[in-house]
Amino acid sequence: MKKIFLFLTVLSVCCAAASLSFALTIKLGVVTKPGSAQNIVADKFKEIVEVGSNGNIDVKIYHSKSIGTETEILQQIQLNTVQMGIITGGPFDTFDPVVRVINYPFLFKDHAQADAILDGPIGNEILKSLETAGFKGLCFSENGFRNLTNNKRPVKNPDDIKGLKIRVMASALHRAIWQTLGANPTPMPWPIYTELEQGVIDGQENPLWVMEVYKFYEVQKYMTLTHHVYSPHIDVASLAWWKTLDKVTQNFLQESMRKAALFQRKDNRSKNSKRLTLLKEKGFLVEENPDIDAFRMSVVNMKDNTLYQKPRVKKMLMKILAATQ
Ligand code: EAX
Repeated sequence: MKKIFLFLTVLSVCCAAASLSFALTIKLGVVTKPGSAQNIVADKFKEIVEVGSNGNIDVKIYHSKSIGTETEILQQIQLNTVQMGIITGGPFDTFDPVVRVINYPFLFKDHAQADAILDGPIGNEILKSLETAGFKGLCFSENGFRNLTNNKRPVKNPDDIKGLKIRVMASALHRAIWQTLGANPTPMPWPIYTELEQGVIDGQENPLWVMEVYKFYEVQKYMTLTHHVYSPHIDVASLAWWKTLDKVTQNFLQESMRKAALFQRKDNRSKNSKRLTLLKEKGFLVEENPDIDAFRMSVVNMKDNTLYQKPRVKKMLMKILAATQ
């Protein structure tokens, strides 16, 4: 049985590769630098596609803000001057408000639940919805659960946040969350090391890998494991470009991205506990048991926020809340 399965897998990859008698170059954008979560997905995708197509498909990765911010990469994908991107959920907010449902505070209780919802019918519906904005949503990889860091004081409960100037992504929802928590949220595109270093902002929020890869231990003192938002990347293609591809190529690219995403999620999660140890060693003072119930209660009315008032957005929010709470 195992042998037959292996044979079929090899056959399907060969067929995909064989049917590509033409050469194709894909421009793929990520805002982050090598070693980042987005880059790990991009590198894996490149490897799978180039091997599987016998070199007929060439994936060129543009990273480290070389083609702009995440918002600017998305605009280029809409125009098909860039074909694909691995982009954090936050900046999709202005392109399709339905994405706000994924970034809802304290939505997923753990990785297993996030996977079950995002890989299931609700996730598919959200990916499909992106077509209204000119994106072909392929799948979800991850940044991960986000945590707060700052330079002013230890944070254990929402009262400690009052007045802190916290950088947030280009997302009306993220801004609303931090406003509700009493902070002074400042939207700013990635990267933000210089702004942290110069004290333009007091803090920021991101998953653990970010604090390590971007060396935030050099410019931030306090970390709180808030896990307030699970932050996926949405792995997308330009819908205009996607429609020009034949079915076999589409299936091959879709499947390759799914494999890359699964590889990266596993990789990211397997490194988290070592990362926390390293970040403490580097000097971060970590609050590991903040008053999560108090945080949760502070944002409990977020579902009534006008950001969710459009009927199709509200409907999707109610669906995802029912499936998770
Ligand atoms: O991956 O802008 C952000 O905070 C994102 O999480 C960034 O892409 C780092």
